Amino acid sequence: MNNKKWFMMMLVFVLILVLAACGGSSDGEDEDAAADGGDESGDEGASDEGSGDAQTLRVSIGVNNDHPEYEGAMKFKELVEEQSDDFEVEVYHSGQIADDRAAVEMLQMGTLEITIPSTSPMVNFIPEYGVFDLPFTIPNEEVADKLLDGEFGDKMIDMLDDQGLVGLAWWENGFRNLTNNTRAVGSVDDLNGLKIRTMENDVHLDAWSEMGANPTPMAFTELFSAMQQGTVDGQENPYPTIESSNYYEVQDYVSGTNHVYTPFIFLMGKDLWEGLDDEQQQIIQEAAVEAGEFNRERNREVADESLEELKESMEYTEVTDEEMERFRETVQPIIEKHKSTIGEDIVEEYLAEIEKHE
Ligand code: KDG
Repeated sequence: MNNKKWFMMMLVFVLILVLAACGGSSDGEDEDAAADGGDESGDEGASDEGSGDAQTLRVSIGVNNDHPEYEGAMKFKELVEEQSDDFEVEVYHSGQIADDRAAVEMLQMGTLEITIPSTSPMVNFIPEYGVFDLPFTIPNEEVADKLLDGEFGDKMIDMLDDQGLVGLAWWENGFRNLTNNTRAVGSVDDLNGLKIRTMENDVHLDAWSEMGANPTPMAFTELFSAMQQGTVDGQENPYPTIESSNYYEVQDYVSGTNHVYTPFIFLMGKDLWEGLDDEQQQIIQEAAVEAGEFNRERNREVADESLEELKESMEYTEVTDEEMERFRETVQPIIEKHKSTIGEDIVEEYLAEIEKHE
């Protein structure tokens, strides 16, 4: 064989080796990207693309992968996949699949497996969930835990059945605080005319109107651009959401109003749940509860850290006890008004349960 042919054969052999080596590293990169929760731009959401014949459980959340809710969802994934080969959990953050309300509708239609929304959009399915939106009612996280982890929380979960939904655990969104780009807000008088985005929930809308603001209901996924374009002056969310969503880039003022404690509710479609065997249900339920405990713990740690970080780029106003009492007095008519829309009995039971745990 002459030298030229020998050289060509060796060149082809080396090229085959090089191509084989390149093919092996892309899987690793995919795994690394997946572990980071997909593309930061939100183009990909799967935290770990489903593979093999395990049943894929997609978890849809609205917040991004810097938020304690995402940490909780990844803990759920870890716990389920440790306990069973029957499931592959994929976490889709930043509303990549749908916003809260649409995601719940997808569970009902069987086109999505799991979502963990705020309770506020749930009033579109179960009016009684509006109790959690009654402003200045839950005083602290300890009372929130006792309320949700006790008989009252169980009663609220039971209401999901008629909606084709199963509630597996209470997670935490947290105490909501006001931001805006117009003025410092330390009293109810400062709210006059501010265009405030609220969740799609009439209790929130009426409460901010009663306080003198000009509220607009809007899905969470539309909020950042609405503030960026000046469609709204402000919004209200817990500090971890404000910080992780980079609202400080489009908002100048933050106020410690703590006006509402919002739970997250871990939901699965009822038909999907009833198709699981007892062992599978136990694995998923226990993982949802344990991941929820982790989520609450992280949310409380991050809330303090987030506020300190927000103070570095926003003007923070602490609301005095005296001004907080004026906020409470101003919205009291809203609590009375919405006893008829939420349900008189459930509102009275909610308020009595809070008083019992205070
Ligand atoms: O994942 C939860 C979010 O979609 C949303 O519920 C956050 O509190 C929220 C809001 O203001 O919509």
